Amino acid sequence: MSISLKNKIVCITGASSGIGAATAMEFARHGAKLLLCARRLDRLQAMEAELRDAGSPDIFNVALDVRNRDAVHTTLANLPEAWRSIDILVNNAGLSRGLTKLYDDDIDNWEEMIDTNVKGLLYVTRAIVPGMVERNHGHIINLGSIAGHAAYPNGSVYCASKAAERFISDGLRIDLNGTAVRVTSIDPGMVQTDFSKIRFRGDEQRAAKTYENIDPLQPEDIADAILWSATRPPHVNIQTVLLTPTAQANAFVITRKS
Ligand code: 8X3
Repeated sequence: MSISLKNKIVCITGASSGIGAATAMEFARHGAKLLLCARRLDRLQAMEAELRDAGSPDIFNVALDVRNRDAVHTTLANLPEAWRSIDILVNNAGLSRGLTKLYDDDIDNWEEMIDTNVKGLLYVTRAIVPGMVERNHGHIINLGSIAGHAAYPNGSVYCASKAAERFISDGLRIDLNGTAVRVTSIDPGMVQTDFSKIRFRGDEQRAAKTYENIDPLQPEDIADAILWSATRPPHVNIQTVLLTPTAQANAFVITRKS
């Protein structure tokens, strides 16, 4: 028996685009209330009508940069009463910057990736999980990557940040053992989002090459895996979902249509 998401409070970080936005839509369709966090409040506001039409009974948009430790603490500690009992946290905010040999890389790229993918995820988790433990109810769904399973050339810090996510998920699951709170890591391969555009700082041509002659995963495919993990019966904890396009065997073996 799958779990109903009707009126459940689902908090999604990085909700204004890509996997985060697709996940918000998927949960909306299943009647969940959405606590959406992103740096770009205007983008969240622009999504709101569509999410309500899709079936979300209530939406609360929050401007939040997960890298800002004080803002994460203050914002999440001061949520309106009706939004405090978060049922599902989707730690989606994350990014890659650059694809360069480690010894040539710009250190600012590392700061941004580690601050967002690792520290940001930790800050949000630290703010929300104590309430879940207190209520003995909840699910944390972290966005990992195939990159967290094996390093690939020129991506060592991004891969390391996703390996950190994987071990944080494992460690948190251990720490939560004995409670009813579940932890899942969703680890995609190539997904067609703004991921590569952001990695290459707006170089659209280079970004497009990543997905050339391949049917990449779409954000909706990841949202589907998230939804599936979230709706398993309470005695089932989906620990990891590793998903790639069919044409991608791993980070190195990819068949492109000629
Ligand atoms: C995104 C997938 O393979 O570009 O995390 O690292 S990959």
